[in-house]
Amino acid sequence: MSARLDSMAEKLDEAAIGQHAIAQLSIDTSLSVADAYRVQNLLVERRLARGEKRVGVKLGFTSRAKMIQMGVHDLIWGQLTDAMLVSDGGHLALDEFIHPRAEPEIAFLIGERLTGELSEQTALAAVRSVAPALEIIDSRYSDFKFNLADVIADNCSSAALVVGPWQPLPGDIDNLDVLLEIDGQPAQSGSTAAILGHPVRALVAAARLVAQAGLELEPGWVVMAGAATAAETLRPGMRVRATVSGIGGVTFSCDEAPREKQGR
Ligand code: OOG
Ligand code: MG
Repeated sequence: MSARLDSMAEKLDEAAIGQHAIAQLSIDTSLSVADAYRVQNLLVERRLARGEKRVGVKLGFTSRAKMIQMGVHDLIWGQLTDAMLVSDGGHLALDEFIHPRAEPEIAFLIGERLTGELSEQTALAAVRSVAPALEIIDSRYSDFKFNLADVIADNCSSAALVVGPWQPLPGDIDNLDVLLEIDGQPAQSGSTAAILGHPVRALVAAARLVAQAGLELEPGWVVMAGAATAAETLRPGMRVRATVSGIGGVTFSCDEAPREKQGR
C-alpha cells in the first residue's frame, strides 16, 4: 500500500483524534477518486485496529440541498463504526469534535445481505426496519471546505449518528416530511423525496458501491440514506430533533461548553 496514501489517512485520523482541522489534501496533491476511497479505507482500518466495529454505511450528497450547501455534486459513501453511535435522547460532547453540524436523515436496518446491482424492490424487501436519524458530520478540513476527493478520503465527514426507534417499513417512504428542529424551533424542512427522488435509491446505490469495494451490506447494518436538507452548525447546549412524518422522531442534546472553554 502506498506510503503516500497511508500518510494521508494518518493525517486525517490524527485530525479527528486531536480535534484540529487540516488543510485540504487537494491543495498540494492530486488525488483520484479511486485513491480517495483507498485513503478512506486506510482511515477506517486504523479505527478497526483500535477495536471499533463496522456497523454500516452512509450515503452523501443524495439531495440537492446538500450538494448546494457543500458545492459537491457526486454521490459518495462512507463507513460507520460503533464508536460513532450516540443513543437517542443522549448527549454529544462538542469538545470531541472540530466544527460539528447535524442533519436529518432516515436510516435503514438491513435484514438480508445485499450487494451489487439490485432492483428497488429487492432492496426494499431486504430492509428489516426504518428509523428517523440524525447524522453529525465534522469535516476534518479547515472551514468545512473540500472537493470530492478530499471529502471521500475523510470518510465523508462521518463523525457520529443518532438513530431513533426502529419501525416496520411503512407502505410508502418516498414523500415523508422531514423536519430538523433546534431548541424547539424549525431550522430545516424537506421531504424524503429530496433523497434521489426516493430514499430506496440510496440503498440501491449503497449495495452497488460497497460491492465495488468488496464489501456487502450485512444483516444488522445501518444504511444512512443521506440528508434531505442542509446541515446546521452545533453550539453548546443545543437540543436537536429530527422528525420524519409517519416514522417518528430522534433527539440529542449538545453538552454545555466545558468550564475552561466558556466565554471564548
Ligand atoms: C459530507 C457528507 C454528506 C449527506 O448526508 O449528504 C452527507 C459533508 O457534507 O460534509 O453526509
Ligand atoms: Mg449525512
